[in-house]
Amino acid sequence: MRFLLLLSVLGRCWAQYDPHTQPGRTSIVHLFEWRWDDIALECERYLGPNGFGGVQISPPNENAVISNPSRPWWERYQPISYKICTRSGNEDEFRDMVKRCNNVGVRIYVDAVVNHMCGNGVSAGTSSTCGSYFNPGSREFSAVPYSAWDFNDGKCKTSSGEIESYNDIYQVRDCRLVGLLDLALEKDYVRTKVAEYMNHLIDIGVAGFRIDASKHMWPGDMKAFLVKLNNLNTSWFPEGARPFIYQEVIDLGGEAIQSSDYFGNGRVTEFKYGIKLGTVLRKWNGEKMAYLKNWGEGWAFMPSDKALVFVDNHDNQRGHGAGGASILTFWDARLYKMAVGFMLAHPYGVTRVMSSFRWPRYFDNGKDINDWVGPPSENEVIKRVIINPDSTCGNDWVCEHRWRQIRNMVIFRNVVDGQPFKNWWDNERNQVAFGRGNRGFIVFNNDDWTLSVTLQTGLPAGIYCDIISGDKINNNCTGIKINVCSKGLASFSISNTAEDPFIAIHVDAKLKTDE
Ligand code: QV4
Ligand code: CA
Repeated sequence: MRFLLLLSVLGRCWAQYDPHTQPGRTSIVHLFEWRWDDIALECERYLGPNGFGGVQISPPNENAVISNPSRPWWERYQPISYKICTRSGNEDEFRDMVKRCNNVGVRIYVDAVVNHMCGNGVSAGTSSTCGSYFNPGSREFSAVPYSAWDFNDGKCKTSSGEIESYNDIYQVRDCRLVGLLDLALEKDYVRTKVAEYMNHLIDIGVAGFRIDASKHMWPGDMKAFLVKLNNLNTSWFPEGARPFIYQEVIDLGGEAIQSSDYFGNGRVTEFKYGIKLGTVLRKWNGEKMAYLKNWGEGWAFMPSDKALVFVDNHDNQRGHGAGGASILTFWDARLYKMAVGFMLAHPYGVTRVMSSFRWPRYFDNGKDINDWVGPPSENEVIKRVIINPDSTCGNDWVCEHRWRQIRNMVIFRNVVDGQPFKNWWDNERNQVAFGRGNRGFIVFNNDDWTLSVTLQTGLPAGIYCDIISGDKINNNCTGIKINVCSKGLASFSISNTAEDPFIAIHVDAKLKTDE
């Protein structure tokens, strides 16, 4: 009995690292700026049936309406209140989305912006997504309510009141990040307000939170509001389940603040991951895929059981935050699919797939001056996600998660979950392969010549459908077929000019040959 008690205590203390996805589901998709009604539909028509574990949604709380530039995507990172009321929808629509997604086995993770409120330069008034009054000058947010007592002005020691040096951990936590009014999270009143907001969402049925700008909050202050959080809603989660927590902390090394400062609260975003993977696939700085043999902790990344990983995110796909030019995005489609494929095949971390909107990039002196452009909209109303007959999205929604190569690799990750990384092979340059136990195998050709090699796959003998070039439909394969012989050996040939120069096979894509 005591052993069971110990297990339940252990379960409680590390459960905030567990995304609580349903069995057989492993990945999160960030449906950036989607409306709640469209997310509910996508859960039912696509994410549920295709094994997605959950959706990261854009901040659901009331934000400032920024008119110059016109309705930038980043206005949603300028809170005005904790009312569930944004261009993505109201509370009823939010509740409906959470229920319908949970009912088809897809979780909801909320982007929680709780380090700050809106910018100190925003004009006072009711120009907010729910009409709540606010006055940045007097630090008044009447719909929470917050007043001047609840901000860090007195605590920040810089003359500008803004963060001036990232090497001073006090500035980074207690001063304004790009002018955003910094909440006094050492105050129990503020911690309680934040916890009330998060508990409202937990009681509706969300599974956890991406905590925005975590680097700008003291880990102890975060812990103080995290311990106030309720267990997850038992309509969809087991008794005692703790909310999944992943903290946005950009730590590329060399700063005073480190990701490990936050491990006690939950998982942390590993930004080195996407930067390094982009550099390797672009073959910059002498990097090559053969070096990926010890990918993960071997590359000085944080421990896998603390990491939330991604190829790109909503910031660095448009030059914000960290990553720079090496970040691969949907704009670099061929290499991007290889990067996402590699991430989803490799055992490291909890994986998040980006799903973007297209915007009119316009480079001036190497910088995209349209990096602010908000979601597809008509008269400031976010456009619906149109699904085309070929299952792609219209209305300038990119829907990377619906690209066959990415959708099928989300499924690949589910099929090989828990299986060890093994049977690595490389040609010492940019042709590599590896397996996941006896359930999956993947081969990449990123050299400028054809890959032609026979490899040990670790898989049972049979004919497999390559789920990159096609799909297994009924017992047919619309793409390349791979014959694995009785000893697990298979021959692979991949042209360097192929549309997608990589092949992935797994036991759920094995064709029945006795029919
Ligand atoms: C400007 C000046 C300030 C001035 C202020 C006056 O730069 O010096 O004091 O006006 O009000 C927008 C504008 C920015 C403007 C600010 C208003 O771009 O120019 O400041 O609003 O104060 C997103 C965008 C930001 C945007 C912000 C708020 O990226 O450009 O700022 O939303 O709308 C660091 C952090 C990391 C952060 C990353 C971007 O450690 O946590 O920078 N990433 C997260 C989110 C990101 C979001 C924020 C944090 C803030 O992923 O999307 O920033 O919530 O690395
Ligand atoms: Ca802060």
